[in-house]
Amino acid sequence: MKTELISKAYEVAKQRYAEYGVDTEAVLKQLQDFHLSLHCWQADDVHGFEVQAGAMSGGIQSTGDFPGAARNIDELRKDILKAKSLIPGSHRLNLHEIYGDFQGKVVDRDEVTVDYFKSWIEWGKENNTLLDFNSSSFSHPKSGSLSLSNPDKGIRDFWIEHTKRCREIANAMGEAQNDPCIMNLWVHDGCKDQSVNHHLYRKLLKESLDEIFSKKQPMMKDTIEGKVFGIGLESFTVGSHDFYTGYAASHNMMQTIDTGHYHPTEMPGDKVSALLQFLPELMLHVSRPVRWDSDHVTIMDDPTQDLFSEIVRADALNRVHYGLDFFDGSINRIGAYVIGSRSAQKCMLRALLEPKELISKHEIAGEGYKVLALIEEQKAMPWQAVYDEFCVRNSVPVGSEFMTEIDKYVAEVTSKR
Ligand code: RNT
Ligand code: ZN
Repeated sequence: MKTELISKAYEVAKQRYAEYGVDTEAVLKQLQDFHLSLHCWQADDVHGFEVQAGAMSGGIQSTGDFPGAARNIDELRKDILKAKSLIPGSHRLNLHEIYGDFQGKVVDRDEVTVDYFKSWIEWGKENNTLLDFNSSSFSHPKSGSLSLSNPDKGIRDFWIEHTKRCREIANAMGEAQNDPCIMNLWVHDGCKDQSVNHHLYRKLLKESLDEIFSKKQPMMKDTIEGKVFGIGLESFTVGSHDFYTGYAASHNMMQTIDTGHYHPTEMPGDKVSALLQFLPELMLHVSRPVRWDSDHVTIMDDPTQDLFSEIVRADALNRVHYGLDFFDGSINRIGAYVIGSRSAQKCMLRALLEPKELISKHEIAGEGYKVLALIEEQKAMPWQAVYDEFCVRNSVPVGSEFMTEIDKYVAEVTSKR
């Protein structure tokens, strides 16, 4: 009965969109081809599996102590698969170095090798999941407030070594999966208070990056992520947005746009058409800042919709990699994955359903009111019927029905942790 209703609603939606020249079947195909890279760190509040793990540091913070967080690699894998089973489509997994399979061994960051990621590579193959990767400079005794830009050569070299090794690992993942692994480089480097050495730190960071990227790694792609500030590092960030845009543009590299890393009224979506004039590709960290870079779960808010609309309007679907980056420890963590991922997909769907050609024709003809009218009309179009149909075709729960599955998983699995 319900499936019948969904397909009826879809047929109506299909016709309504056709009136605007939009082919919903073609859009459904595009949505099937839209792959998120699920961040492994929502499952355990960014702890990772290092035997020697200490307190969280590096300007990021996960708040909340909702029960049921993954405590080890098996639990995390299980949780990720559960979340993936409730998200339509096929999606990648984004790993941080601290999530290696260390088998109870103390492995310092400058000692890590692909051996500790062999089981992840196997897991990826078995579960049809392509992997992405991140170096981890935070939550370590040598993190301090400066890593790759530290004036102490010993500390700088330690992190250079770590990052080089991470690129080797990413490259091995890319080779094994026959698809380039995207490696994100974010370092927290900054100052809590006044400093007269901004230029020095940036010069050191640039030199460290030059050394790190000097080796070609053909099966991975590097991307660099800046931000405004971190907790405890409020006054200055070495790797700011401008710093990395300059670096990426002059090295023909990818840059990461984390939607929580800009000033509160700045629209990250507006960066897409600017950066893509100069950079080959972009990586996203879709997140949700609430007053600061709080990494709340992604929802269908205006900045997220604008971001996806700008990608589609720029005809840049294949020049963007779609990572997520939120970590909320105050609610069910699998629910967080499912809501955040489905919301990102819905924003992408709405972007794909926009009759861009039609609106653009009016815009070029100077008919401003028609542009506004059509953009407003789209907001109440039956896009949800198209998303429901997408869920049905992908055999995942429609609408809020995924809550039943999560409740079951809580009862059977996470409540026993
Ligand atoms: C921090 C950055 C970074 C991290 C993850 C864990 O502000 O957004 O991407 O969130 O690497
Ligand atoms: Zn990020």
